[in-house]
Amino acid sequence: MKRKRVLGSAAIGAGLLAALLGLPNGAVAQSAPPPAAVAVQSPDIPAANSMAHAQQFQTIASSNGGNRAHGRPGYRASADFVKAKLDAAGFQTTLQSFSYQGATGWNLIADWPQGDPNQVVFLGAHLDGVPAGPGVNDNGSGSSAVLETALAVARANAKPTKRLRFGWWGAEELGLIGSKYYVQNLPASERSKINAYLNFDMVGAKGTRTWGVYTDSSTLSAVFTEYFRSKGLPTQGFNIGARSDHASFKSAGIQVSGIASGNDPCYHARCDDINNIESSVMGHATNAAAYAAWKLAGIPEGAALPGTPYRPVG
Ligand code: DPN
Ligand code: ZN
Repeated sequence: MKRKRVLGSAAIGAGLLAALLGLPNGAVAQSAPPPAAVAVQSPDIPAANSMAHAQQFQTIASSNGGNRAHGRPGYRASADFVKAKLDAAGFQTTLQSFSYQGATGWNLIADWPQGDPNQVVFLGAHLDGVPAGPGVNDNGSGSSAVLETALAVARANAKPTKRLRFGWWGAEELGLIGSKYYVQNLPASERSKINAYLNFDMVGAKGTRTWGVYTDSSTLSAVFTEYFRSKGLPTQGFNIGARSDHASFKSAGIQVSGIASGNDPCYHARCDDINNIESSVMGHATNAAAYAAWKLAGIPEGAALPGTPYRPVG
């Protein structure tokens, strides 16, 4: 069979970016390769789990003036919600404050207290939204997927080889302010311990058919591609440039990747509410995140507590 010539990743990325933002640009989906057998056993996380977190972000916005933006009460309520879940699950959490445009912002960092602290695998998402709406896809979706992955690690009582760290960033929408602050305030000796940073920004868009996988690191991107391939879902290389928090880590010389869902007609709009995301899409995003966490941190098979449902991926 003659294969289609693969476009340069920058060209594909520009097309996908246009599609994600609802611009009229035809990004051509690659067909899904056949499922590949993979050895990692990450948990099969029900889509309803991350949907429940996304619903909480919607409720928080609705009861705080309709948004979760930097400096607004809906932001702090979002951080408190995520922190309470993590604390109850046994994470070591830190709320890091910073000041921007006359308002206090917060990053939330959570370490799973297992594994080698000198080898960190980091998953993160921005927790703020724009003032225009509740920010459920951008980025309640990524915040929920990362939260649910962390909670799955706790439920499994996982004993990874490496340290798993999770981050929720403030003021991304104003220029990656929170994640830049975090990285710039890390001593060089701590930065060098971060093996990988994976970013989850806009991962719940309704009707997603093709998943965007950041092209920044071919090694890390391959892990996501492997997950989606195992599910028969097509992927496309996505050159997101410096438009989200992975860029703060990349600038410090850290290997980065991430994923993004498809077209979002409510991007930065009032209609980016709970009806703007889709359960099955959230399920795939969350399980892709968990697959990467399990694989990259080296969570051994059989790490589950008795009774925890496991199934092989692939
Ligand atoms: N979510 C966008 C923002 O925070 O403004 C950045 C972005 C664009 C992320 C396109 C993914 C895809
Ligand atoms: Zn975003």
